[in-house]
Amino acid sequence: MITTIPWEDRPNNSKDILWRYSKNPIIDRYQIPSSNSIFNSAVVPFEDGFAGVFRCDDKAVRMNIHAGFSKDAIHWDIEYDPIVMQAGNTEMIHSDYKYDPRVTKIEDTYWVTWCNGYYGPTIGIAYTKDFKTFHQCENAFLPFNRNGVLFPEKINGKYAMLSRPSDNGHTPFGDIYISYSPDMKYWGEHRVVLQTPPFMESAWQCTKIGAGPVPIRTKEGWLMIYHGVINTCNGFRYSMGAALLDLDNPSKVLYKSRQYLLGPAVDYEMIGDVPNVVFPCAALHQDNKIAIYYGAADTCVAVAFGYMDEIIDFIKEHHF
Ligand code: BMA
Repeated sequence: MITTIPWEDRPNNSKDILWRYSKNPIIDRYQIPSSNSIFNSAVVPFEDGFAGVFRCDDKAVRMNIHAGFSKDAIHWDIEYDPIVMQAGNTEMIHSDYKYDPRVTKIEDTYWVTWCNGYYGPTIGIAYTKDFKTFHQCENAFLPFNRNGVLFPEKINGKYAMLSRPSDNGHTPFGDIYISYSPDMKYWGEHRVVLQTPPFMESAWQCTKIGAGPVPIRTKEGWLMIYHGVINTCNGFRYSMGAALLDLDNPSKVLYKSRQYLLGPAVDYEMIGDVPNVVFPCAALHQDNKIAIYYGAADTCVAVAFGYMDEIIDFIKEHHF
């Protein structure tokens, strides 16, 4: 089975490492009848097309996740009703809300991680084989935590997850950690991966950082695309950056970039329910091409394209 990822060549007048899809946003805030906004969502190749898990806040602005399907990964049919979980590797886990899903295929199973409301935000985990039946497992961590992202393969025999310990609110701090599990139930061996740099060194990511799409194995290391935040006099501004992690020990950062790859700069990123947010949650890649899916202004979903070798060269060139 060969599915072709969405693609559009770099515009002739652009020298940017990442360029936006000309028909962005690909998912409108009102795409399903109940929604106030659809953003920060994850997509993967599935059967002869693609499947995804979408963050849909309803018109009561309750946060939940919905399954969706697409033939081309641009036009999406999103289920009108939220995912209903079955019990997975434990009893049913309480969930006040669900947001910011990621989806990772490991062997023949799709694992969904999200920010789960369990007396405060922490990392929920569920698995599915068909995007119809989902089994919810133990939360990975105690509250408070966000941005849980699984690696696509076991590392040294264990599942590995990036996460960002946080607080119960809009968290004015935050570094990326890694944790390991033998069974997707018990998590430990927590190690720091990447910390926020000082303002004077790289201001766009000096307030907090959090992992985005599933890390991608390259011969140069794990390509980790993440969001970085600066606190401005108008509030947080979220941009997208990238780093390379050691393949055998991903807590070791090989290269990280002083400059962001994509910052909020066009209308749908600067105007919305939360202005100035570019929030990557998924990437499709094929050969050297990558299509990065990101939430824009906490309102809609957009896509940016790039070449992986150019992203890696960019990270190395701007390493600090
Ligand atoms: C974070 C999360 C994200 C959101 C971002 C910007 O704390 O709530 O879902 O995109 O803030 O509002």
